[in-house]
Amino acid sequence: MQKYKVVLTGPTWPNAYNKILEHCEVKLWEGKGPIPRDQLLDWLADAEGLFSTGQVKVDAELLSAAPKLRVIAQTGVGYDNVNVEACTNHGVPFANTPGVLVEATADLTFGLLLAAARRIHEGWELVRTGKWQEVLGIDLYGKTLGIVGMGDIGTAVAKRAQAFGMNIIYHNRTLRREAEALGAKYVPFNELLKTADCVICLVPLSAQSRGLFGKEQFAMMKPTVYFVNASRGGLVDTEALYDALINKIIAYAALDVTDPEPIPSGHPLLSLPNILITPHIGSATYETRNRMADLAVQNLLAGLSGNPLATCVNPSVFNKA
Ligand code: 8YV
Repeated sequence: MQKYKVVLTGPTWPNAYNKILEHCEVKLWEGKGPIPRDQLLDWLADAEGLFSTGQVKVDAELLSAAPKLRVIAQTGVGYDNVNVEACTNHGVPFANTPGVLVEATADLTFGLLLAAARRIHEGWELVRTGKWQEVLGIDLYGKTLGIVGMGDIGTAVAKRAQAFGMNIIYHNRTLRREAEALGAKYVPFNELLKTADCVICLVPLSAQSRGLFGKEQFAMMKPTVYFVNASRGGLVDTEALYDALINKIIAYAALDVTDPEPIPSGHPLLSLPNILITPHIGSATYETRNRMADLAVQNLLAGLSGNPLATCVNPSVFNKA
């Protein structure tokens, strides 16, 4: 049987990779860092499938360079790197990996808040460097958590917050029944900023949401607020966040994502005492990353054989044929 020609932008997990190899002839980028754009476009010239393992930019140029492409399967739920309309116009279905990473990402998001609130990372650093001493944080119990972006991950974070005895308010494009059932109360964005003791950002990045948290928004927050971003760095105006933290306009920030990302060593944010940053590890557990890869392979193989993808972002593409 003829195998499908597929490009992989990076290595994936053995299970997923073996499944791809069963059905596909593979061009795999194993170099250091992300695949260079020229190399990718060159490989895509005769590719039928693209398996994207990271934040590869998918736009009209890439799609034009790939005339035989029948599917793009990405490991990751956020797709701010993808021009979905261009995919649809080129008749190419695009799939991400929602669902399978919800619990892991919610754990990390709430974990960031807890670590910052209780200074777990600072305590360890003191002990590690021979300076055994107490470090005081804040209670989460009884505090008001404001979740901006109440999707599946936001709802899973709300469950954790409820178990920690927090009051939950949220802002979202639409009301979320699952969140309301947990006692979370919908409030306008500005009210959330003014009343929350902790603010968590889980909004997908888009042209509309870029820079959602800037100078004005930090100024509205309580000076005691703990701010967490686990979505995309672009949601936050980095300079405004730096000013807010250094001038004590807000108390603390915990970020899993930054802008720029990776954050370069020597960046001003890294010199602040009131910040905790992790290297974009929301979905980074063995189990979850395997589930993401398996779902992406399922989407890839479905697309190659002309079948509907399990988690297609632009299913209308199938109506066009
Ligand atoms: C990474 C994420 O993008 O799913 C997302 O949107 O931010 C992360 O899971 C993913 O690890 C990239 O492959």
